[in-house]
Amino acid sequence: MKPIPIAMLVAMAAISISPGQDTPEQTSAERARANFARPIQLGPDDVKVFADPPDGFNLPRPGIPSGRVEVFAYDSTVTGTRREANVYLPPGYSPDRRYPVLYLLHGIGGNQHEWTGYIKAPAILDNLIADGKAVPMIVVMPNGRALPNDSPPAEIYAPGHAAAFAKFERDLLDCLIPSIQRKYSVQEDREHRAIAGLSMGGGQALNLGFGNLDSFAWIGGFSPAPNTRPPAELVKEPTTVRGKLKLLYLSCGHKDGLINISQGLQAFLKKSDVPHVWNVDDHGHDGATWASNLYQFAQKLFRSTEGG
Ligand code: FER
Repeated sequence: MKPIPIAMLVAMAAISISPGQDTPEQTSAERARANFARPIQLGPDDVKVFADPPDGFNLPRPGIPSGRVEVFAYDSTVTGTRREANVYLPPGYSPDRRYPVLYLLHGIGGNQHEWTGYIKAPAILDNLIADGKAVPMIVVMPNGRALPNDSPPAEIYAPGHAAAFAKFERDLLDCLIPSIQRKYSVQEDREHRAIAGLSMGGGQALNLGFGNLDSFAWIGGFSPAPNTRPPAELVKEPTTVRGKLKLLYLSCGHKDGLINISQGLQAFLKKSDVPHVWNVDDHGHDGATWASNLYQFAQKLFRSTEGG
């Protein structure tokens, strides 16, 4: 047998490493640029599985009841500060009933206003609820950067900054969720708690969701970033995961250089027989894909359908 040339061995090793995951220590602007610049190769599973949302899906519609967004402040033992989240309360919110809760996380340059701002999550939710396409739910949009000063820094790809997104895990589980449950009328079991996010927040949602299946039964990752743990670390026991997840929703635009992260996870889920939704749309790393996938994901949440 002929020896395999060194160049080919190097190429094979590079391919076998799971695609592009970064630890906070490894993160840098240079690595982020390289991750976004990765060649995009689409396979047979990488297709759009939903029609585009109807015109106006993300615009306030006159004449329908609208929810409201409140600022919610809580004490964090992780940052040692009082932190703020935006909370969407559905139309007609009443303490006489209990609501399921979606925790919805932003990207590396964003904050608690990203989903309420240019992505227009409140209008998307109001429209779905008015049409009976989504169940009334509370949506908590925190600041996923667990630092005393949680404004986006000048260098968003600095290692310390990526580390703050990892530290948010304890802030969410130990501080924010209990505080939300004290203030609002919510269903407190795992089957009525979901976690989802975009990009850096997509990675957080996958890491937090899979890492805490006793707390979350519904998980959504939209264009997840290289902070997503490698698939075999996320899905340690496919059988347990299969039994616990109500929905795993994964999406990415086919113009997004980070798509290899989702593709690696999707291939692993398929191989491990873990039911999931995988939606590859025509967008890039942008608000259009996040609005459209929130529109799809929210319709599936807290309904009795199993898996994907
Ligand atoms: C990276 C590229 C992009 C990275 C994070 C991102 C942790 C996040 C992008 C976003 O949130 O939009 O290499 O490393």
